[in-house]
Amino acid sequence: MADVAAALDAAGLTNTHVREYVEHWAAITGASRVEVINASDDDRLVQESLDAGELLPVGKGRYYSRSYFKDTARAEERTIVATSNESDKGIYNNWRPAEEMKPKLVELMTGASEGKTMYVIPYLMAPKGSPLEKFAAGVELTDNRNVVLQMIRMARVGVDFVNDLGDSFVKAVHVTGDLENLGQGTPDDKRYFVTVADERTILHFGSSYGGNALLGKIAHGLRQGSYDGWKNGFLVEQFMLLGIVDKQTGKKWNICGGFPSASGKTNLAMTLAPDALGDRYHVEFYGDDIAWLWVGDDGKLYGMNPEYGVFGVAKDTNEKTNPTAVDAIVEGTGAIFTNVAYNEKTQQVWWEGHTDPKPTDLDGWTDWKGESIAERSEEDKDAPWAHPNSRFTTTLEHVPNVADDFEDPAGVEIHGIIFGGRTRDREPLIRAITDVAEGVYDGLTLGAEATAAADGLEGVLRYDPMSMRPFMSYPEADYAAHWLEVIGRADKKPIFAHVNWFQRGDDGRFLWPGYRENLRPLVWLMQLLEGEVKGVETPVGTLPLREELLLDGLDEQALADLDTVLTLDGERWRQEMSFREGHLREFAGLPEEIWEAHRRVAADVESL
Ligand code: GTP
Ligand code: SPV
Ligand code: MN
Repeated sequence: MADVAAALDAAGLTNTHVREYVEHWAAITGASRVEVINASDDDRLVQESLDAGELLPVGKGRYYSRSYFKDTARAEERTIVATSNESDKGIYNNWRPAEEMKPKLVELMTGASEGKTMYVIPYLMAPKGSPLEKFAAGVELTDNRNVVLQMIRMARVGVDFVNDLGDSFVKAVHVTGDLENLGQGTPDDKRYFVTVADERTILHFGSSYGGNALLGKIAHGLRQGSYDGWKNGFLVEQFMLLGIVDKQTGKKWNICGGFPSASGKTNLAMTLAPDALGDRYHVEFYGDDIAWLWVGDDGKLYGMNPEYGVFGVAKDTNEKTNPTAVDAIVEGTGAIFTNVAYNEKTQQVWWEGHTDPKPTDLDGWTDWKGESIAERSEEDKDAPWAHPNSRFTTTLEHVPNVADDFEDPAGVEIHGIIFGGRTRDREPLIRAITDVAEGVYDGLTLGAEATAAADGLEGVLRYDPMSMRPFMSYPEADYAAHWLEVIGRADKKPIFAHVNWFQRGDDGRFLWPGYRENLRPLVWLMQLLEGEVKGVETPVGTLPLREELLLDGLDEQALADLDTVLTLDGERWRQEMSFREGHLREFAGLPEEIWEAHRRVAADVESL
């Protein structure tokens, strides 16, 4: 048994509530050692991981890791929000009674860390001094060193973040389990990822990957956070957050917005202003996956990114699509690549859509499963080298366009809120919405093709309200009412918009070039907010006139396809309205304002 008290003493962890919590779980999990983590431990832990072969070097100051091949994405059907109140049950939160789930997790975790070290990771999901600080602190316990290294990159980590907070911290327990014997995806699946939201306790068993294991990020930063926000008057969303600076006037607008997992948040927030826009605009990065929003005492709507790093999708990240991301993961950044392809001889990494073409000399290359590519069988020959949900992890300070004030605890004023999914047709490039209820309604009816970020769902069309479907912690009707209440309190309302970068032509190609070009419709949105352009009113919002968009430097194909992505297909919209009706009916008790918005849009769409 570990000498917990001695380890906590040595680390100067004095908060008695934290100490009791660590002692409690060390006894249950049976960990053999306890080690308290500060961010400054990173170099030593990296070296230990390299020595143990858990990490492999990617040249200097970058690393490669593989997760177990059945453990490469979030497992939505095994993810549960538990409370003691059945009225917390929603459609998407997989609600279960707390008293049913807690004993199950205790049983699964009992003795499951024997022989291992339990790392104690005190963290803060906010810049220190944030008005939401007391909801942002947590202590993750994990028996996995790679999780520690990822957490150091993704959250602010150190004993000082929790020593003075009393019992105001999230208890986040992560036990990896015996990954080879958990029956992932079978009827005998042993994994459980549970947030006991009304006890601010997270119990995750059976994975060491991403949102299943880095508990500060998804489980606290989104699920627990949104539950806390519901009870305490703020919003917690799977949103990116960026600033657009007009270099001529110095004016700046901040836009946040939801795109379902693996649908473009990281790419959008990192996209530097293309020279094609006359070098007029600069895009500043605040966050790529999570935003917490609140109304300040001055009546303004504020937002902040609770994270400290980026856990970005590797696929298609290259010099052309996202040069900023490429710069954020160069040598010396401490970046960790997970589940991409690796060359053990040259220490290079590669993924589908990498800047470098697919290597033709296969010597030394292994795929994301660790299997030699040169020795692949005939039938596996064309399989992807990297897992489609393979990722890179790097810290915000390495993102070249990170805003100067990204650590300002005051957050930034929010001027616009956008929603966008992967939709092959119907959704135009952008449509702006000024009415708050209609904006919230639009977020609730966000539809998208699911991606590889969730196991086994890629390509399935589904509604994903505000991109929060996998992270929803309380009933959708209450969620809608909470949105109306919070935004209703802001004196100056944000403008809303729905965007779509993913319309496809008959031949399957994307009709809009996307990536860096996505700045063009966003600049138009801010011009609309400023009254500089008018657009054209339609039943589903204001669309840009072709001549209002900045088109300099856009390629020929995009110019040719532009009218199509700015056109509304009346028939598809009318069909969509009937689907929406069914979707919204699932949410018992939805605010009347949302139904009114729906009926208004549905009636108008009749004339489209
Ligand atoms: P999560 O971290 O899972 O929440 O994902 P995300 O929303 O941050 O997605 P990300 O920006 O990492 O993009 C996921 C995938 O979509 C990547 O393979 C991108 O290359 C691709 N993608 C992003 N933006 C665009 C775009 O504008 N057009 C097209 N065609 N693809 C895009
Ligand atoms: C997502 O899936 O939306 C992510 C990645 O941001 S994970 O942290 O694995 O949830
Ligand atoms: Mn995400």
